[in-house]
Amino acid sequence: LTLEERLASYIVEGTKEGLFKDLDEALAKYDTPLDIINGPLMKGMDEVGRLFNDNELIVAEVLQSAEAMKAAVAHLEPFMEKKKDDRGKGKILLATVKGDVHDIGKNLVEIILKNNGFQIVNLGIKVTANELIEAVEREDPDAIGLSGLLVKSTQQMVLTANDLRERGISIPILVGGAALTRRFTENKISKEYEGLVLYAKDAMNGLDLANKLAK
Ligand code: B1M
Repeated sequence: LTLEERLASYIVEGTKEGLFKDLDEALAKYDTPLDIINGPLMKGMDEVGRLFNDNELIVAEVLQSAEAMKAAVAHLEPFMEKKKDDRGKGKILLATVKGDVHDIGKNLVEIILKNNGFQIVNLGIKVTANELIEAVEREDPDAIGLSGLLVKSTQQMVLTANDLRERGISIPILVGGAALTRRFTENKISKEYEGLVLYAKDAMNGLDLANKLAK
């Protein structure tokens, strides 16, 4: 197998046996750690999603894949570019919405935003609108980042935006996740909110948008 095929297969198989050695090889070959994540590792994750969809994998196996992905990201994190003298661009709350446990994408967004001068308060998974409102009132953030991978999570974002608005909150919201589209964000979520709602297609796009907000 090529290096790329091996990297994808660790994720598909959900194994860490040999993973770190191959990640080190990839670090020497790729321009940035994020290229390794977005390339071969995500290719593996997409295959997991496909197999899962076709009932060829069970949840327990997908969890193993998620563990391997998290271990890979943790191994790569120290090699990611950090803008040291760039602190204090603002505080962002991050949450996976109510009913959703998927957090690999959200945690990747956290790493990237943190490395680029944002202060992140990660509220975790299955965060209800009430918990989010409490956190906004406690933390006084500059923006909120919502993640969700399930189709029902996109609807949850609409409800959450509505609850935030009813509470008088209007700071910018950044939304992302596989089931979401720009169109849905503009036509459904934005309509329920006073402030800006921005759709990020991936973590780097999330950073671009956060940087624009910080200006
Ligand atoms: Co689940 N799952 N899962 N799952 N899972 C999906 C999402 C699914 C598409 C798989 C499939 O059927 N093909 C499907 C959703 C169907 C749907 O609604 N359309 C699905 C399902 C059905 C389920 C369960 C219902 C299965 C079950 O129990 N029967 C269940 C739901 C549990 C729940 O949430 N209540 C479930 C459970 C799980 C595991 C726990 C086993 C595990 C998650 C472990 C974890 O996260 N800790 C899991 C996994 C791993 C997946 C797949 C295979 C991979 C997701 C992932 O981590 N991708 C996924 C299929 C797929 O996506 N191909 C699938 C890698 C990650 C880096 O990408 O999170 O998309 P992603 O993040 C991207 C962008 O979306 C974006 O940036 C990242 C890239 O740079 N982004 C943001 C995300 N959030 C952002 C926020 C931002 C900005 C950008 O700003 C705030």
